[in-house]
Amino acid sequence: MSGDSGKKSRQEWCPAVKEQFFGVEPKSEDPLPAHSQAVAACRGALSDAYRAARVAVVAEEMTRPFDGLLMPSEISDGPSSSPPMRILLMGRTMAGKSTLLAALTGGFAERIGVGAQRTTRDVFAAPALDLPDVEVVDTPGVGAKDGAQDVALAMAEVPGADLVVWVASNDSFQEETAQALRAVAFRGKPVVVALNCRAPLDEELAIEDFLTRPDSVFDQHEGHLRTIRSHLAAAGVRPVTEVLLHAEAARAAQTDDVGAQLRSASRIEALLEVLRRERLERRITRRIVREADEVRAQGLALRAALDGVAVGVREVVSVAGGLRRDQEQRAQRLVEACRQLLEDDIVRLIGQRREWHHGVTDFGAEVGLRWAEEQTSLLADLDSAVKQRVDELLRTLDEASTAAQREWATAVRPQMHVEGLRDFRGLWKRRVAGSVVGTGGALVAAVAGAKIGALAGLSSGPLGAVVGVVVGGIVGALSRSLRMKAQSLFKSKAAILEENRELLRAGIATILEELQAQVLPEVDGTIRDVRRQLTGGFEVQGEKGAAASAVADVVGRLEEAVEAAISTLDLQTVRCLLHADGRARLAASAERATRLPGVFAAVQVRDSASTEAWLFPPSSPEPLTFGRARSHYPGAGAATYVLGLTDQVPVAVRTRANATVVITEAAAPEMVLAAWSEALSHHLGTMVEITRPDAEE
Ligand SMILES: Nc1nc2c(ncn2[C@@H]2O[C@H](COP(=O)(O)OP(=O)(O)OP(=O)(O)O)[C@@H](O)[C@H]2O)c(=O)[nH]1
Ligand SMILES: [Mg+2]
Repeated sequence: MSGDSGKKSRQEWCPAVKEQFFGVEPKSEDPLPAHSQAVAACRGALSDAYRAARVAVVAEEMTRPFDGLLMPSEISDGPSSSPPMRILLMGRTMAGKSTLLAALTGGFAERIGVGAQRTTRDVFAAPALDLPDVEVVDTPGVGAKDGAQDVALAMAEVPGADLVVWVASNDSFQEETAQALRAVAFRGKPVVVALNCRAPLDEELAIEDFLTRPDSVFDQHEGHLRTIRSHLAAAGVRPVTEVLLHAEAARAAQTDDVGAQLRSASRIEALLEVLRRERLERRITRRIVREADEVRAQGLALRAALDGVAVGVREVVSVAGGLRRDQEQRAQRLVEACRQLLEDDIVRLIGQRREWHHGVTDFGAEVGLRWAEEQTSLLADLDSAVKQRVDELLRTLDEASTAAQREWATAVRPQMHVEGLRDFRGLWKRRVAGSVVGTGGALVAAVAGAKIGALAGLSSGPLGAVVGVVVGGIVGALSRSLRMKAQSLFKSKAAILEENRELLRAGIATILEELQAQVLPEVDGTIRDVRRQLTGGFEVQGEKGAAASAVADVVGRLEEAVEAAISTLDLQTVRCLLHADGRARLAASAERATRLPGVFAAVQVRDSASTEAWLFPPSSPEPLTFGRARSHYPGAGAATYVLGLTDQVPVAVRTRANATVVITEAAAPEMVLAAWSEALSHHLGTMVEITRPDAEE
């Protein structure tokens, strides 16, 4: 392990001192088998959670639309083939990054600028020519005016890189890139400084000149290197190595007839040598981190999806509850109005027949027949009144339901916070570019879609159930008894009727009275039926809501299981990294770890190990920072972690109602502090804010 790249002061303790303080280091195990096992276990736990979540979600009508949200987070079966080592070329615009990419990969010369600034605006990776399993990544230049977007793009690549080659040219001010360089340094990546000594090479004479006295090109460099070194030192970092080279010569060597000479004069070999050594030295730790990261990223995506489902379902359930209450009230009003209208109809239609006898002039045998006709028409009128009113009720119920639905659909928030916690890449991009990018954004859209889908699924809801409840029965059932009464009226009193209109009036009135007395309760019964059906429908919907809530609970628990699986993997990863560094004792005392991949890992160790970790920090591709178990004051432990991250004792720790504030004088850029704060908050289970004294009011 190269101790060079880490924090300098503490690691310069003589190893023998460590033994005197803490005893002989126990023998370390080969970390790879244990790590493969941990990765497989994590993968298994994630797959189980994924499957269980999908089973739960599809089982309920209301949560089914959310299945589409889970589907993309299926956990892959096994590790993909180990990805190549990633070497990031970073530095100021025009420094020669794209030229160096062309030199190292043997192609892509078209990416090289021709005089203008900010040529490269994207990230581009290609396999290295002379280094197996290594890819070289070209990035946009940093330090240019209005280049915030470029910086964001380049910085977002840092966590995924194994090594950063900081390309600086000997004809620019290093101050212009100071901020970006410090940001890189604080990310804990090994940094190789490549000073591109730009001498003209555009004419044959110039080439000849360079080949005759190549070393003269590399004369004026110390000032540049000193400045770069001081920026790195501000972050407690020393470059792995500094190399001087002539990128253009190295690139031209590939095509020129004096290639071999140009190549050797370009000093590119020195850089290749460093990269080869780094590749070998970090092979095992790189594999540990990469394998862990692959499954970890899947776990985080799954966790975010589960979170999206749980939050989304809960919201839909609550909106559906509100919608249901609203629909219920609207329905009740409409049904009541319908009942009143229907009663009025009946009273009116029957009332109209009370004067029927006035129209009778012929009291002969025909009168019975005519009354029978009138009676049939009355029944038909009643029937059609009931049908019409109930049809209208159904229609207005449906309209009201749709209107309520429309109104409540807007209550479903289209946006929500589902970004993956501890996803530094996302955090970084958002903070710098101020935009939501990547899977986070897609997830937000998908959640919103699923929520609307779930709500739309309710449309057939309780009102639909009423259809077919009524009609046809009411008057039909009565008509027989009515007919019998009328027949008896005319049979028994036919003779009298002939002479007495008054008797006819009274007889009809009685019949109509009785009819009304029977029809009205019948209508009431129908309305009661409608109400019962509606209530039933609403109850079913309530049950659906409850079932969906239960699904949300299940999904919430699965989310916790995923979280736990990631946490277990993090701890195992850190233990394996410690074993790889020959630090078995520290590995054994690690109790809990939280990784922010590519940035750092916070490791909780037993008290006895804390001092050792602090005095003799282990070397790892990802800086490890240590602290003791959570104490009674959860934020109190934060200071130790910050000390490990910055190599400086924090100037103050303040406890606020909602956060523990750790103030450090370390020159870490704002974004790095924000990322540290977020990950430490998670690790300690309490809000931690790391700030600089000037930011503190
Ligand atoms: N003379 C000389 N010119 C060089 C050297 N390296 C790069 N150049 C020239 O400098 C210009 C910029 O080089 P690039 O490789 O495109 O620079 P870059 O760092 O990728 O720049 P951006 O893409 O804008 O960030 C090109 O015209 C190169 O030919 C060098 O070592 N010597
Ligand atoms: Mg470029």
